[in-house]
Amino acid sequence: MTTGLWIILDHLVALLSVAAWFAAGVTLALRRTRLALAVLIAAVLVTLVRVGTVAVLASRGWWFVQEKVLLGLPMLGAAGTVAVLLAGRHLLAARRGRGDGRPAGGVVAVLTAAYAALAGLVVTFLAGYPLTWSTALISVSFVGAGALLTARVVAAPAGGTADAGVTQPPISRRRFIGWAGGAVVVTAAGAGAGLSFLPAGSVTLGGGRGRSSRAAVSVADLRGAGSPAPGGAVRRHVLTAKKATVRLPSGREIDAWTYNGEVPGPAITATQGDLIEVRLRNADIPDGVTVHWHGYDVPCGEDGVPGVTQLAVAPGADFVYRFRAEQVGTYWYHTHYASYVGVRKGLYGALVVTPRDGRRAGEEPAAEQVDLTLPVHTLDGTVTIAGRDGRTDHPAAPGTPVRLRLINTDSEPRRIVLAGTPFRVAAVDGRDLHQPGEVSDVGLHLPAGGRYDLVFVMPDTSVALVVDDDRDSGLRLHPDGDAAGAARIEDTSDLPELDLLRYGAPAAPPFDIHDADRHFTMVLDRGVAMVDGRPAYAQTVNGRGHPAIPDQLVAEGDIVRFTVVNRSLETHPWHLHGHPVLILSRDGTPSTGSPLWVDTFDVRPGETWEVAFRATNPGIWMNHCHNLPHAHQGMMLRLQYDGVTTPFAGSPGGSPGHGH
Ligand SMILES: [Cu+2]
Repeated sequence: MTTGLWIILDHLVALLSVAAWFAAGVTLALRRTRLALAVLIAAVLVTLVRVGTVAVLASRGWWFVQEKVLLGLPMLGAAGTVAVLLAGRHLLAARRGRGDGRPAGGVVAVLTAAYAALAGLVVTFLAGYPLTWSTALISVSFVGAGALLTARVVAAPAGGTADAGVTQPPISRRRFIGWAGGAVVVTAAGAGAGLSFLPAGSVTLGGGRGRSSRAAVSVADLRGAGSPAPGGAVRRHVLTAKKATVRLPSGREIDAWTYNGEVPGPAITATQGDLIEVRLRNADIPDGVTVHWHGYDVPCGEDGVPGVTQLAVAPGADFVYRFRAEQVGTYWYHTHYASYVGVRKGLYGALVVTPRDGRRAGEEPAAEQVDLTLPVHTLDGTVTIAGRDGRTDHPAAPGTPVRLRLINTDSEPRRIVLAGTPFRVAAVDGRDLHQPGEVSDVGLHLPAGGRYDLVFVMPDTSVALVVDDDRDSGLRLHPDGDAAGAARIEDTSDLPELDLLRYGAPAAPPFDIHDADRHFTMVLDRGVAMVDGRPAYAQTVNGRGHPAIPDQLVAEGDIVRFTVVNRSLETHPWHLHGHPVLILSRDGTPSTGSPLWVDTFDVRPGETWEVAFRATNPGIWMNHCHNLPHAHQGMMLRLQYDGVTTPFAGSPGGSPGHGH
C-alpha cells in the first residue's frame, strides 16, 4: 500500500478514535453502563489500531508522524490510560451490580481523552511538520481547558446525586484546583500563541557554511550574453502582453491575457548558439507581467521573477531579455507575476532550441520532418493540445520521423497516451535521455510545467495522442492525410504508467551524489500559516508559507541535495529555477534508468524524492510548487547564492507569485 493511502487510512482511524472517545464519555455521563463499557473498549482498540497505522507511517519517514509520535499519541495515551483506570473500574463494578452512579472523575477523564484525540487530529491538519513548542503548548492547554471545563460541568452539584464510585474532594479544594489549573492553561496557551509569532531564521544552510564576506553581486548585473556564439544568429522578438478575445478551436471565444493577442504566445525557436532577444511590453495587463524561461538556465537577471530578478513590467513599461540559446530542447515561457492567474489566462508560449550540428546560421533544422510543439492547456474548461492553429489532424507520410513536443502548461498533471505506434521518450524537460527504449501501450504522467519529446517513425496507419484518456480529444496523425479513414481508438485508461525512473540506460553521474555540500529537506503540506503577511490555510513548506520560509543558502560550486516529502493529499510539481536537478530516488528506491535531469518533478501524496544538482548558476532562484495556485497559497521559497543580492525585494514589483 502506498504511503499516500496509509496517510488517508491514518486520518480515518484518527477520526474514528475521536468519535469513539467522545461516544464513551457521553454514554458514561448518561449512565448507559453496558454501552459505555463497550464503547470504551472500542475506543481503546481503535487507539491501538492507530498506534499501528502511525508505526507503519513512521517506517515510511519520520516526517509523516513526528507530531503524532511526540504529541498526539502521548497526550491520548496519558489521558486514555487515566480514563481506563478511572472509568473502567467503575464500569466493571457496575456490571457486577455494584453501584451505577455517574463516576464524575471517569467522565472527565474519558472526555479529556477525547479532547486529546481531537487535538492530535487538529494538529496534524493545521500544523503538521515540524512540531513546534508553540503547537505543543497550545494543544496541551486546549486539552487542559477542556478537562477543567468538563470537571466544572460534571462535578456541579446539580441534582446532588452522590457518586457511588468516586469521592469528591471538598468544594474549597476543587476551587483551588480549578483556579490553579486555569492559570496553567492560560499561561501555556499564551506562551504557545506568543511563540507562534517568532519569525523563522531568514536563511537555512543545509549543513553548509554560512554567509561569507565576499563582495556582493546584484542579480541586476547577472545578465545574459550580448551576442550569439560564433556563427549564431540573433532571434529578435517583441512580446506585447495584452488582453484579447481569442477564438478557441471549438469556436468559442474567451477573454484571454495574451502575448501578441495569441494563446499560446508566439513560439520562440532558435538554433543552439543563437542569441534570443525578447522585448516584453505590457499594453494593459493590470499590475504587471514578466517572462520566465521555464527550465532554461538563463543568467539570473533574465529569469523574469518580479521582486527578485526584476520589477514587474507595469502597463506601458517594457523590459528586454537577452540570452544565448545554449540548451537544446523543448522549454516554455510564461509570466511569473500573479502567475496563477496570468498563465491560466494565456500568458505562456513555447521555447524550442534545436541542435546546430553542422548547420549554418539561420538555417532551419532538418531533423524530423514532422516536428510538432504541443502545449497542453486548459482553456474555457477544455484541455487543448492543438496549439495556435487549432489543428488536431495532421498528415504524416509513412516512414516519416516524427517528434511530438508535449508541454504541460497547466497546474495539474496530465496523462498522455500515444496509441497506434511504438515510440521513445527521447527527452524529458528538454534534456535527452540516455538510450531510451521503444515502448508501446503505456501511459505517461506529465507533471505540471514538464515536457516530453516523443519520437517515432510514422507507421502506415493512424496515430493518436490521447490526453487524460479522453478518446475524443487530443491529436491525430494520418498516413494518407485523411482523417475519415482512421480507426477508432481503444480505451486507454487501463494502460500501465511508464516509470521514467526505470526507463533508458544508466550512465555515470557527473558528480558524486553521495558527497553533497548541502542537504535541504522540504516537507510539503497544508496548514495554518502566514502567507504574504496574512494568516491562511496555506500550502506550506516545513510548516511555513511564502515569504516566511527561510531562504536556502548555497555557495557556487556546491553539490546540493534536496529531500522533498509530500505529507499532503495533493500532488506537488516541484520546480527549481535556474538548474536542472538529477533524480536520485523516489521513496528510497534509486533511479535505475537513464539519468533523469528535470526542472519539474511530481511529488505525489506520501512520496519522498531525493534529487541533487550542482550550484553553477549564481543568483537568487525561486524554488516552488508549479501548481501555480499552490505557489500563490504559500508553497514557494528562494535558493540564494552566497554573495548575491537583489535590489528588487519589497518593491512595487510585487512578490513572485502574487499580486491582485
Ligand atoms: Cu503544490
